[in-house]
Amino acid sequence: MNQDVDVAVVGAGFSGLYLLHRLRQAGLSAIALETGDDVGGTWYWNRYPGARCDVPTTDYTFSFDPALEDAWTWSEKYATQPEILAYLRFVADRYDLRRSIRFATTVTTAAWDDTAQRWQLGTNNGTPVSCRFYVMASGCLSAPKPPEIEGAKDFAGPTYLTSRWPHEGVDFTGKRVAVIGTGSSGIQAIPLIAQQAAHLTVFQRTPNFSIPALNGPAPAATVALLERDRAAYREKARWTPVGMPRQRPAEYSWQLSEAERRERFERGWMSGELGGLSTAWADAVSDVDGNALLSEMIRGKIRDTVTDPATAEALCPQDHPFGSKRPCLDTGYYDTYNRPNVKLVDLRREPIATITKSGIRTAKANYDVDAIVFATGFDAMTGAVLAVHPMTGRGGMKLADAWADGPKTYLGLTVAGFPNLFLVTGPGSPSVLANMAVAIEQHVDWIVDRITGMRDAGHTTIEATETAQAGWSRHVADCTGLTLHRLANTWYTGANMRGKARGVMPYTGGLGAYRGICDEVVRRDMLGFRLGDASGNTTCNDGEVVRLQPDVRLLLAEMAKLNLPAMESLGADAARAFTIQARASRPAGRPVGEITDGTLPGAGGPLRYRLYRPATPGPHGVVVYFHAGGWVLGSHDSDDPLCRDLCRRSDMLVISVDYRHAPEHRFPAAAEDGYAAVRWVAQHAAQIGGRPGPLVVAGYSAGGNVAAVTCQLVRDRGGAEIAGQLLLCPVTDHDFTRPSYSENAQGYHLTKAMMHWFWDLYCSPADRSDPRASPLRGELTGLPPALVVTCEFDPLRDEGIAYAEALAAAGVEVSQLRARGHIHTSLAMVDVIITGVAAREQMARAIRRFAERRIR
Ligand code: NA7
Repeated sequence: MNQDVDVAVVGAGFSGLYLLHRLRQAGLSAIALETGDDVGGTWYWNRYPGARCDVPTTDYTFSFDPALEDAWTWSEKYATQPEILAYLRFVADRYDLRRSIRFATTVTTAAWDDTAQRWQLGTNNGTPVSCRFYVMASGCLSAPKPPEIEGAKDFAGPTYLTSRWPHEGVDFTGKRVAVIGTGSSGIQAIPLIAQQAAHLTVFQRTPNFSIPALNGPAPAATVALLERDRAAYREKARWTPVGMPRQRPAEYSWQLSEAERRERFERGWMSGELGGLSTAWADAVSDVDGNALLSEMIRGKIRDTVTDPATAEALCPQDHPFGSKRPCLDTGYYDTYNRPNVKLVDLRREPIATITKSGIRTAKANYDVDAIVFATGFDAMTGAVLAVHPMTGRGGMKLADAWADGPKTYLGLTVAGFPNLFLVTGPGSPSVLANMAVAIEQHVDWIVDRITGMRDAGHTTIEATETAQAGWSRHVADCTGLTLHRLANTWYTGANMRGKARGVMPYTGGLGAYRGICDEVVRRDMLGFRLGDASGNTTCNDGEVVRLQPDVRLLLAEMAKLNLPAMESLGADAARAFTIQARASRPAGRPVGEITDGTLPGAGGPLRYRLYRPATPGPHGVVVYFHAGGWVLGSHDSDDPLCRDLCRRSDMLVISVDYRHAPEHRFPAAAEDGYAAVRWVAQHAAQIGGRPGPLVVAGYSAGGNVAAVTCQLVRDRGGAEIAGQLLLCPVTDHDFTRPSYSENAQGYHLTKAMMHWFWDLYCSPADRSDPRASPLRGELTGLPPALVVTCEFDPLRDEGIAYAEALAAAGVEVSQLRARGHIHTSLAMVDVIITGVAAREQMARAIRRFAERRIR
């Protein structure tokens, strides 16, 4: 006999409870299977002393029912585990959910039956369950990680796992206690165990960053906002990156003085919130340099607090940027090491050799203890989904095999090959990087809406396609590039588990963006899903929901909101004024050694230039750079952030030279100015502080056209030696029929209409096949080596690729960088489009290599 339901749910924590409520409201039959003997999930199991959430409970709370919010008031800023558990019990009772939960029940097998179009579940308690839909609401941090320490079973005294703490509590009075592990659980428990135990030895493998929680009443500012308009506050939270409305700074670390940074740091430190420091400045957790300043200030706090310098130093994290590993919130953690009954053992200096009958032996000493606490963490994100039971999808495929190289999901919610399976807060969703309560409500709403939508449309199966899933994996990885998570060995990446596949598992693109994407999938006709009915008919709108880089996508969305006029409708002067204004709103580039402005003689009069000199001792190799702007817009200083970036990364002197603009000066003014400028710089390299000898010529967009043309003119006319050319999204031809012109005609900043306008202002049709306008049509042999950079969503993409291929065919040494998911302007938007960093680094390496090869 089976228990037949529409939906079976694993877990009765935040996710399982809300799921049951929503499913029941939708008229679906449901059961939750829960290993514990009560509701609560994480908050049922993690009962160690000091266990609290690290998100303020004003935010870490259900928001689906205003009446529930009226009925419950949290007693302090960070609620304790008992209070959160009491809340979840209250929720279960209020909505009469317990009757749909089978407690003390673990799912032992789960298999998709393709004929019945149902999941068949075996359990260790009660009848098997047959369900149309199977939802894993089993949490991200539910499967404890084995201690992985030799001799753990030999210890004669009691051992405790923080995540399986005895319900009756533990009395350590008069005992010598060891705690192994200094993640959030260890850091929360250590101060309290130290107060009770006779002696505490903390075994630390990796020091973590921890911030004082400054617990107390709920933050007055948040309470005021909630009281003013709770619905608006909750709605705002849903669209923020972390599920909490918080101010995000505009200023970058290098735009602030040391005193200003100190002031912001102190404010963040005293905020008592994890976000307080990560928002100290705009690059605090996205850039290694911006982060290093912050990390060092935190280490300063540790050194100020801990009196023994050796202990303080051992507590200072040095191996990962702040925020790349989950930082902790503590109450008196660092102070605890000033107590006479507490000792820190640094396992990096003396690794644990074995656990013995009487304690812990390290490479240097024996530590006899009466009890051991393992605060050693979890098999995170995938552990509960994989370890709870073997799960087989279509054709008997095991989920463990499908995920052997790391978890693969579509939206973190579904898995190709596993029809009608949903994950709540699965790998590939924001989950642990957001306020879980808000993330969970979004997941549950999306899942239940899909199930009811399918019921109404007569669909019985839903399954992600391989294309959609592969696209999502790429997008998740692209998002990771925006953060520093890849630089730390953490449970986010699977690095805390022996043998586990590595890769950042949570979605780092932000909860608000994620929510928008999930909605978009539905709006675009269930993009990336195959839907089937009871007769076996299927429909599928296959595709990838996000192909743009995540920051490019956000930028375009922001720009779309501004409803800007089409550039070509403005006229040249107004368009120039407009671009100057737009540039002013972007972050100024980072400091270089020196910036000087000057003029040099062009083909038709003086040309302005701006010279960027590295901070290192010269003389430096020289790059002549030509700016973007369709031969109409821009100037010697208009690509300032990019020039600074090239200068800093390549350690070369970059001289950005203007050229005459159309329509005042039409073809071939720009080309002839380019040639004149390069000749002048070649002759005056030493005078401007550069290294005499071959130059590198670089240009972007129309400037890329000027650069390419200049290289051809120098080859033909002489006057300079060129070591290499960097062509970034160059205009190389006047042909508008290549596919990239139709595929990317509009919507990606540079439009086809703009390019028509630029060409019309610059060059009459009769002249356009002249190689000085369309270098692709020129003789290409004998040109300097080139790096040609193109962007996927750029009308100019295909003519850039055509130029690179034509150069190669002509025997020129050429390499290509095809920037996936980028638009025409992406790579020049330094500190805005962070995902462009790898490409900018590659460009800098290339120009440096060009220059160095010619010296040897
Ligand atoms: P964490 O953050 O994974 O911390 C586990 C800690 O245990 C961490 O310091 C580990 O050091 C340490 N550990 C694990 N195995 C060993 C062995 N074999 N020997 C010595 N030390 C070991 O888990 P938590 O439970 O504290 O926190 C999990 C999340 O819950 C937290 O991030 C919050 O989001 C809430 P390592 O760093 O691996 O060197």
